[in-house]
Amino acid sequence: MSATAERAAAVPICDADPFSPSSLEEPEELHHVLRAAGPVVYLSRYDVHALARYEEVHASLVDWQHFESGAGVGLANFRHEEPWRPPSLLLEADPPRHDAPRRVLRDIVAPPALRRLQETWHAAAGELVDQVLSGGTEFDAFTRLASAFPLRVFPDAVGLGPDGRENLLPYGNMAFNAFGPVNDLVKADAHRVADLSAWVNAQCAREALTEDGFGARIWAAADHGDLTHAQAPLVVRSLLTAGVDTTVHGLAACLYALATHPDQWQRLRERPESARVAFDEAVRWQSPVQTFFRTATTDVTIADTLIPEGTKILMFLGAANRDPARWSDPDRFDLARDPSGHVGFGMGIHQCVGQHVARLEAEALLTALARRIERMELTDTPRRHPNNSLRSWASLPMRLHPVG
Ligand code: OVM
Repeated sequence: MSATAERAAAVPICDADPFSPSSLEEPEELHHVLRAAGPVVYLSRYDVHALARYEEVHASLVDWQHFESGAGVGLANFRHEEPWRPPSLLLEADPPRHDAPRRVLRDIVAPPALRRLQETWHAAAGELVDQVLSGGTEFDAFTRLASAFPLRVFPDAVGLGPDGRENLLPYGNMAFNAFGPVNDLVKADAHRVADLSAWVNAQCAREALTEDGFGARIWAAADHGDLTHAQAPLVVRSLLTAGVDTTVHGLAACLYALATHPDQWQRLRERPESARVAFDEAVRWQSPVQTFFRTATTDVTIADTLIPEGTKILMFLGAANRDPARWSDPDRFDLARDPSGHVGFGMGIHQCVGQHVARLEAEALLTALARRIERMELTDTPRRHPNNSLRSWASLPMRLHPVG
């Protein structure tokens, strides 16, 4: 047997379906199996190689030269399959084409540019919490807080008009499903693709946007020559695709974590300045974005396994974020740890460009709650919402105990 065949024969094979309803509902068991199986596992069901250990996930995320995004970051290989929409100029592009749109958007959502929103968003969070509490202390915290807060502040910051905002979450849900296989989750939304896409695309036009939001700034960057006017609406589309569901389910992860770890809630109340760390620890612990794919640009070897040129690699961000080789006591939600280095926002040139927006939303909501709420608890089993790549929620039934 040649050395290559020997290596190929040695790759552990797994026939589990990471996109099955049960794996999506409860991914930890499969993550454990995949990490234990080896640094690279072949997923026979989808004919792809998969990485579930932190070291390999991290290494492939930062190596954009060997692991490209331009062929799509879902299972579909854009070299052979028509994408469901024109590819994202950021997510589904490689250098050098990726870089100008990235720089433009990065500057628009960078911390200095967000400073003007800080006060407004903190005030909005306080108002939302007061408003919700005035109606009672038992409610679905997924709808009333985790969804309501981003929907209250983010579309305004982008500069969207008032109509049709109810399309934002369904559109993101659809986009995140589309990274997976064409299973029942994707088929269930097939009849909405055209209408939801038409609405989102219409919102990306200059005329649809207010004059002082992120969207207008993207168009101004085109005027300035930093991108073309043809690129501007697609960059706005990235904000609308990646900026809503992700933060909603990220905030839900925070609320779930804190409601189920009362000692950590106390710690946060004593140190509200740790709200951002709490958010990152929740992102590590739950990994709202569970998976992304890359495509091998050449035959490339990972830990002695040959990944053939042009084939897909599935990276389990959620599994990497709980790899015991990287994290001590990884299944524990622990505000005393340093969660930086988690791959919940990815890593490398594609690392979440909007992460500072997400952290500001989390900081605003968590500090508003910390000031007002002594204790919170689940009143019933939370329900997950199945999605091919988002670890998402349908409900978080909670009781809040206001201070005094
Ligand atoms: C995009 C985008 C970026 C990140 C995630 C994402 C649907 C989309 O640029 O459209 O998920």
